[in-house]
Order: sequence, then structure tokens, then C-alpha cells
Amino acid sequence: MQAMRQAKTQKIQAAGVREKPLLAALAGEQKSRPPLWLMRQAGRYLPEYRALREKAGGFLEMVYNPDLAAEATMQPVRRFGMDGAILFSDILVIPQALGIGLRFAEGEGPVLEAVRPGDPLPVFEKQKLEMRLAPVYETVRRVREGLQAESFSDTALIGFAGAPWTVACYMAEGGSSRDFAKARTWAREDAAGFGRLIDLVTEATIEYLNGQISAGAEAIQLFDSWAGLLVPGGNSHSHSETDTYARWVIEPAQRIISAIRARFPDVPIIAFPRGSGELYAEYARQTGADAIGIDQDISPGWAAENLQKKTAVQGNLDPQSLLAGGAEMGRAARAILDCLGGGPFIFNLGHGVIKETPPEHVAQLVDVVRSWRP
Ligand code: 1CP
Repeated sequence: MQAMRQAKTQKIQAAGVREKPLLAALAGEQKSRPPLWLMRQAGRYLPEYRALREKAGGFLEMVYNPDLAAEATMQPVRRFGMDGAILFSDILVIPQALGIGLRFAEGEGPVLEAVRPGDPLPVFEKQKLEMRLAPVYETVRRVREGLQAESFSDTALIGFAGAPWTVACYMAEGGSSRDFAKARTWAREDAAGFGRLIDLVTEATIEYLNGQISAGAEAIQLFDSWAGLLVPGGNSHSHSETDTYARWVIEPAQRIISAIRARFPDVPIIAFPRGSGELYAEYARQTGADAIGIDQDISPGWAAENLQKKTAVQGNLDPQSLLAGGAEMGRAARAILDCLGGGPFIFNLGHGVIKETPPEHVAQLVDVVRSWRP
């Protein structure tokens, strides 16, 4: 508790010299306009990304090539002047660094060697992990240099990892799924065994984030894309269901956040437990993340009332609205800004950019956010 308070104080002191709008918002200060970046701002909706990926041959070839990965990170920054540059990598490099086979099949997403209940888990070997992730750290260094060299001195470099629950979902399933039934069944029927998988991923994730920060990441985002699968439906929450969310979503995030804070008290952490509904408030309270990323199902008014008084908020335009563009998108973006723009607030989507989105719509959105005034 004391360490946490001390960390907050240091952050506030450091905030006075924070020039980058994204870092200022994360420290609880709001400049005249909210900073902006978009989840999946690098990717297939950009023609320059498609060209780069063709050159690389495959997605993972790009991730492990620091020149190409740094280039992909810079593309949306150059085109739109984003306030955040998100490292070009993937949440699934962690299972791969632990020795689990991974490939991206054209048109069907990730394919992993599935881990089943009772299987021996990979052993955590720090040196092996560091060796396998070294190219990603090199990308971080190059992006920091690139931002400086190309005079994007206001843009902050965001590192990231998947949260253990979401990464374990892919590991148990062996790929993507609509409902990740295998992970949910495993967690329910063998909580001790599933807990060992979560612990392993948690430990590797802490190493990975420490490595990114040491290489120059200025903020971190933790993606728990499938947190919503553990949110009890309806209004008859049994105790055990609420406990499941606490155990697999909140606790690993607490451990990661406190480990990062202990080593890097000035590096802010954005947590995105997508689909958490009203449990967002509990998540924010218990993890103490510097900012909470909200998905499009959360009303900005609810977030202003229940989250923003204690923490910065990031979100939450519907990616479908960005896909559609036009006057309706402008209205939707301004409605979010009117509610949350007083700060501390970071404009973003409620989830990633959809690959059919015309880049012109992103340019339009950037104009809407930049020209908004409280
Ligand atoms: O070019 C291609 O074919 C690859 C498409 C792609 C891209 C551009 C994948 C495959 N990953 C990425 C990059 C990526 N992934 C970034 C950095 C770029 C940026 O944000 O601008 C980040 C932060 C991620 C994170 C990620 N990967 C998440 C969490 C965020 C989210 O979208 O919920 C998840 C779940 C993944 C897994 C993943 N990576 C790629 C695919 C197709 C998937 C599966 C998604 C699914 O299950 O629906």
C-alpha cells in the first residue's frame, strides 16, 4: 500500500515535466485536448501495411524482424500523427517464447499447439525467453529512435502484452474461438491445474513487459480481450462466478501491475479487460491501473461516474462506427468527448480497427478529436 502511494506521488511529481499528451493524461493531467491512438492502428486496413507484409512473407516474419516491425509501428503515426505508437507485435509471442508451436494460417488466424488439462506445462526458462523475445525489444529501441529522428516528439511508445486469462484461452483452445469453451471448462473443473498455467503466463508476461520497458516503452497496455467470458450473465450472480472473474482476471492483473510498479514506478499501465460490464469498477479499484480501457458496451456517462473519478479512462468508439464513417461517426465521437473529454481521458476505439475500414475515416476521426473543445 505504502509502495503504491509512493509510486503515485512520484508519478505526480514527474507529471510536471511530462510533455507528451498521452503520458500527461495517464498521470491524471489533462491537456487542452485529449490524446488519441487506436487499437490495431497498424494493420491490414492500411495499404502501406499490406505492402510491407507482402514483402515480409508472413505476419510472424514481420514481428521478429525489427526493421519491418518498427516500420509497421511508425506507419499510422506518420499518416495520422497519433499520440501513441503501439509496438507492432502480438500477444501470442509469449506462448511461442515458452516453446509452444505457433503459426498464422492465412485467413483463419492463429494456430497453436494446444495445452490440455494434465499435459506437462512448458518450463519457464528466463534466458530462453529473453533470447526469443530479443528481436521485439530491438523493435522497441528502433521505434524510440525513429520517433525522435522523425520529430514525433509528442508521441509516446506503448508496449503491451496479453493478460494471462486471454493468452491462456488461446493456449487451451489451440487457436481462436467464439467462446473458448476449453479454457472455461478447464478453469472450472481443474482450477489448481489451470492456475499453474495462469501462473506460468503471468511470470513470463512480467519478464516480457520489464524487457519492453528496459528497451524504451513509455507506457504499457495489458489486453484482456476475453475477460468478458468470465463476467456472470443476468442478475443472479452466484458467488462462485464472481470469484472466477476475480481469480482469473483481477488477480493476475494485480500481480503484473505490482511487479512492474515495483521496478518501474513511473511507467503507467493501461488495462483493457474487454467486456467486463459493471465489473469494470471492481477491476479498476482492485488493480489500481493508471487507466482503464473501456469497450463500446460501456456508456461514457457510466465511466465518467464510476471510473474517471479515480483513474484515467480510454475508449470507446464502436469500431463499426469508424467503419461506417460520415456524420454519424462524428456525432458518436463527439458524444464520447463531451462526456469524458474533461479528463483524464485518452480517445480510442472500444476494440481494434476493423480491416475493411477506409483510412480516410481514420483521418476524419482524428480531425473530429483534434477540433473538439470542452
Ligand atoms: O497481417 C496480419 O495478417 C495479421 C493481423 C494481426 C495484426 C496486425 C494480428 C494477428 N496481430 C496483429 C498485431 C497486433 N495484435 C497488435 C499491434 C498492432 C496494433 O495494435 O496496431 C496488437 C496490440 C495485437 C494484440 C492482439 N493479438 C490481441 C489483443 C487485442 C484484440 O484485438 O483483442 C489478440 C486477441 C491477438 C491475437 C491475434 N493476433 C492476430 C489474430 C488474427 C489474432 C486472433 C484474434 C481473434 O481471436 O479474433
